[in-house]
Parts: sequence; structure tokens; C-alpha cells
Amino acid sequence: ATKAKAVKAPKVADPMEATMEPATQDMLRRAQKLGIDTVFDRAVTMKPCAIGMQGICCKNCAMGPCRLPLPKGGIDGEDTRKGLCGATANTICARNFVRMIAGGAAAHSDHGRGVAETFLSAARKSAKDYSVKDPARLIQIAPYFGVATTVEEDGVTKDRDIDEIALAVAEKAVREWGKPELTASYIKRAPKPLQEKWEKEGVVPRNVDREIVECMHRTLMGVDQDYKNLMKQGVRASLADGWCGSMIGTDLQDVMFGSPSPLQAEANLGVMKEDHVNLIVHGHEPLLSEIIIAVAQSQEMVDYAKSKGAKGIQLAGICCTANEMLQRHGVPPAGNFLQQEFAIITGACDAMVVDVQCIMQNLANVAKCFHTKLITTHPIAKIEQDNVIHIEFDEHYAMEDAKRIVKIAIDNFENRGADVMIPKQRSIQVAGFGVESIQYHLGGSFRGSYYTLNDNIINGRIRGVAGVVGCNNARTKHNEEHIVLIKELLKNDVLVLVTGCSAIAAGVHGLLTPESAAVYCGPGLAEVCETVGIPPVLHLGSCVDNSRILLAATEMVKAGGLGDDICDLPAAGSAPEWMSEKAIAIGQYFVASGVYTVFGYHMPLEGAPVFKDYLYKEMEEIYGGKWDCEPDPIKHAHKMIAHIDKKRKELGIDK
Ligand code: XCC
Ligand code: SF4
Repeated sequence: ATKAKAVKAPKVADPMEATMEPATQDMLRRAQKLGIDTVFDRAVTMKPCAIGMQGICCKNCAMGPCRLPLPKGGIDGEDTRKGLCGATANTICARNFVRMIAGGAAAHSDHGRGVAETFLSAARKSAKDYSVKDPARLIQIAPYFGVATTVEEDGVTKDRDIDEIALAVAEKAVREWGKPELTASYIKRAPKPLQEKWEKEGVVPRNVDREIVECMHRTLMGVDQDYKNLMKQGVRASLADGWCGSMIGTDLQDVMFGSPSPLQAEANLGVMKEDHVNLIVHGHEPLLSEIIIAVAQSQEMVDYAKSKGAKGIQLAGICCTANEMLQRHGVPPAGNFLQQEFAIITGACDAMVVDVQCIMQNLANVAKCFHTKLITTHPIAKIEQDNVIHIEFDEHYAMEDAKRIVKIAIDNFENRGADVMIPKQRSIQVAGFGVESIQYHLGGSFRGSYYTLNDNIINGRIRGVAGVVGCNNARTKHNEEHIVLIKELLKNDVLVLVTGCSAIAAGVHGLLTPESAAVYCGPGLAEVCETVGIPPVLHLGSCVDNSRILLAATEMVKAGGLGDDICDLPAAGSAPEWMSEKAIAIGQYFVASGVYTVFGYHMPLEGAPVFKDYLYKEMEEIYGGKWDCEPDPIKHAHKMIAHIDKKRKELGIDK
């Protein structure tokens, strides 16, 4: 007998259970064959903490962590659970929730700040690679910053010089993060009744940084110990994200890089090409990727790639950097959050460039198994593994930095191993919608003709509108909640607006084409989409572009016929596969803007039923919107539809 015991094979994920997307299934099988572990396998071997999941683990001081699990069989009578300091389950759960909002708001808003600072450099002519590409957008937003767009000369009103407007807007915009005045400027973009609600409740954001700092202060050990009061600050910080940091980010990106308009592109891992240099850009901020696009398309670099034996350069994106490059340039997304490791596992990724947010550290381990150069570019986001290259991006030398990066990818082409496997799957999509293009394609306004959105909602061809946004989560089947949910909404004549990883999922699964209207929609929605030639699912961009959904909702209110405020609209929000704290910040600004918002998977609230009730019920009385959670995508859709029907009834359009 030998002493050697049979080595137990490590537990791995079942590809068919892990994802509904065939290219991802194939790549997961390949990874497992090569012995490379991915997020899907780790989700099988590592289980989440049951107490953390309930939202009632507090580690806000060194007397803890204090854990307050619900007693078996629930609470009978008084809830006597408390931490060492006496913090109740409500306090702990609310503090955790508010800190998630702060984390998410910080991420979106810091992204916006980066954009605003680059815009200021551009306006001062010290960042020569950036300029005003969309003067109309600049003129549209200037008044919200109190910047005049005209000048009086000899009693005649003339258009003000665009460079002058840009500089004035930029100087005002950067101040929105830390100004001493008491109200964020963009708040006036919301419908009046909503602004009044926020004022009455005392949740009007002052400036982005202050609201996030105050979240951290109030959730510190021994400060705010009233869950309702804590949530006031959570709401205020979320509004600073949605209506300020994110919205300014979106607007100034549109000003500098051009506002998106509908365009056709491909999607999925199959967009990578065996005979091309494959350069993948991943993360969120388009400041660098915009320049990379220009460099990669330059004759100089294309010739250089050819000199190295490649036919050209294939750019593709992952996560929201993908959405940014897609909506303005038609650069195809290679995949969403859960596909990032697989772009490298193809063996054909010559370089992956990352900026900030949603970047899995395991990319470094996966890159080690191939020739892929993994390049970090942002001073706040480095990766410790020694195979990762850091090329710090500086807006003043954007073109030089981008050239260095593209050259690294090209030079690496010849190092590719023989074992390359690019999945065949790629789909066609139409992306790049925004408030203006919704208006343009649906009759030129929101109201007043056979084609407009509001009229089609009033006449019932369109039952309502849903915003389906957010991440993938390895604890749920990749893309399935998004796709099943969206299809169920379409079947019930609900027009769907998507952003983020949900938008990429919709593109990959073929829902972003005008032709899909006939296949998936109920008769009313199909008729509208076919008449005007739009997809029934509209891609509105990245996660900061959820601000476009807020503004679209505001335009629907202003156009009339659907009530006085966002909460009157037959509309609902959803993040079926959420994972990032950013999703919680987004969900909260949707709720506080009057939207019924349903999350999938689970919410870390079960351990504090009273606090949970506050979010799921009472919040509606204050803001007109409330939270909900439903993991089953069909039931999830029907909760949203029931809400839409309730609103139709209240509006008297429920024929
Ligand atoms: Fe990240 Fe924005 Fe979530 Fe996707 S959706 S996993 S946050 S990339 Ni915003
Ligand atoms: Fe425990 Fe209170 Fe400290 Fe939290 S703040 S860890 S509940 S003692």
C-alpha cells in the first residue's frame, strides 16, 4: 500500500449553472482545463458570511466586530439585540447601508471630478489633447452653473465666445465638489415638486465631498444612532451622486467627447480577432480611453502593427469604459463584469489597460498564465502583483501616454502563445441613446404627436418605462436575471432603458436591435418600435449615465400628461444582478427621486426588519419611491409591472 492519498480535485463551477452566455461557458471550460481559477470557481468554494449578508455585523470600532444575528424563529416581542456600545440592529444595519452609499457616491463622483478637472485644464488650454466637441451641450448646461451664454455689445445681444463659456463653466463645475455655498447647482434640474420634497425633508445636497464626509462622520462609533436620521444623510449623499457628481460627469464627457447618438456595433468576446493586436480597455473613466481610440486608429500605429505581422488593431472594452467607448465611437464591448478574466483566457489579449472600479485583482494572476500585459493607469488604482505594469496617465500628456500603451500592446503581439481560443459568438447592437435621441426618434418631442413617448404611454401602446441597470454578481447566474427580466418587461409592453453591465448583457444577447421588437415585445410596444425603428431596449451608456435616466424622466414630467413629478410616472427601476456599492448609491438616488426600485439577489437588510421596512415601505411616503428586493426575475418583472399599473390607474390612463 502506498502512503499517497488520492488528491481531491478542487471544486469547480458548472459552466451551465454559472452563466447563460455560451461564449462565457466555453471560456470557463477552457479555464478549468488549463487549471486557471476564475470568479465562478471561487464562488463555489467560498461561501458568503451569513451575518454580513444580513447586514448586522458592525466593525466600526475595536470593541467589535459585534454581530447581531436574528434569533432562530425570528423576533418575538422586544428586539433586545445590541452591540457592546448598545447599538441596535437598526443602527448597525443603517450605518452599513449609509457607508455603502458613501462608497458608491465617492466612486461616481470622483470619476466626475476627474472629468471636471480635465475639462478645466482643457479650457485653460493646458491639456492640448482635449477640447469642446459638443458646444451645444455646453450651452445647454451653462445656465445651471450661472454662466451666461450671450453678451451685450452696443445694445445688441450676441453669442458669447465658446472658449469663454467653457472656462467659466469649468471653473464653476470643479467647485461643485467642495464649495461653501449651501446647495449643489444641478439640483435645480429636478422637477419642482421633487426639489420641494427634498427641501422639506432637509436632504438637499450641499456639495459632493461634504455629503460623503458627513456619511463617514455620522456612521462613526457613537455619532448618529437613529436609523431615520442616518438615512437622511444617506439620501443626501446619494442625491449628490445622481444629480451632481454623476450628472456633471456625464455632461462634461458629452461636452469634451461628443454626445452619443445611436450607432451600430458588435458585442461579446467574439469581437476579438486572432490576426489583430487585441487591446482591451477596462474600468470606467473615458479620459484615457478616448485618446487610446484616436491613437489606435492613427495610420502610424496601424502601420506599426502591420510591421509586427498583425492585420490591424482591435480595440474592445469591458465594463463601463466599454460603454463609454461604445456609445461615442462604436468600439465593441468584449463583455461585462464577469467576463473580464475570460478576455485574457482567450490567449489573444495582447494588453489589457485598466483605470478604476470593477477591476478584479485576479486579472493579474490570470495574465501570468498568458503573454498578456496588464497595465494600470490611475494613481489611485494599482495592483500589487509584480507582473503588472503601471503607466500613470497624465491629462497634460494624454497622447504620449496613450501611444506608449498602444505600442506595448503591438510589441506584445509576437509573444502570443500558440494556444489561442477566441469564442465565435458576437452579436449586433444599436447603442448610444440619450435624452435627445429618445426625443428625436420618438416624434421630435416628448408630447404632442402619434409618435411621442408620453402620448404612447397615455394611449397605452407603451405600458410604462423601466430602467434596468447595474452589475453582474457571481452569486447569481451570469446575465440570466438581466435577460429574463428584460424579456418579461418587453412582453408586457414596458420600454426598457439600460446602462452599465446590464446594457452590455442586453447587447450580447441581441436585445439592442430594432428587429428584436417583433420577437420579444407585446403588440403595443412592438408597434411603436417598428414604426419609428428603435430597439425596445435603449442603451443609455455607463453607470454615471444613469443621470440620463433621471433627466429623461424629468423631461417626461415636464412634457405633461403623466403627472407633476417623477413619482407619478408609470416607471420603475431595477438592478437584478447588483454587486457594487455603486449600485446601492444609484438605487438610493432613484428611490429618493420617486422611483420604485427593485434589486435582485439579496439586500443586506434581513437582520434588521424594522430598518428594512423603513426602506421598503415608509420611504415611499416621503419621497414617492421605495426599495424592494426579488431574486426571481419573473416575479421581479411583475412587481415592477404592478407598480406601473398602479401609477397608470392613479393617472386615469388604465383603460
Ligand atoms: Fe461595475 Fe460600471 Fe456594476 Fe458593471 S454595472 S459591475 S459597477 S461596470 Ni455599474
Ligand atoms: Fe460594536 Fe458599537 Fe463598536 Fe459597532 S460601534 S463594533 S456595535 S461596540
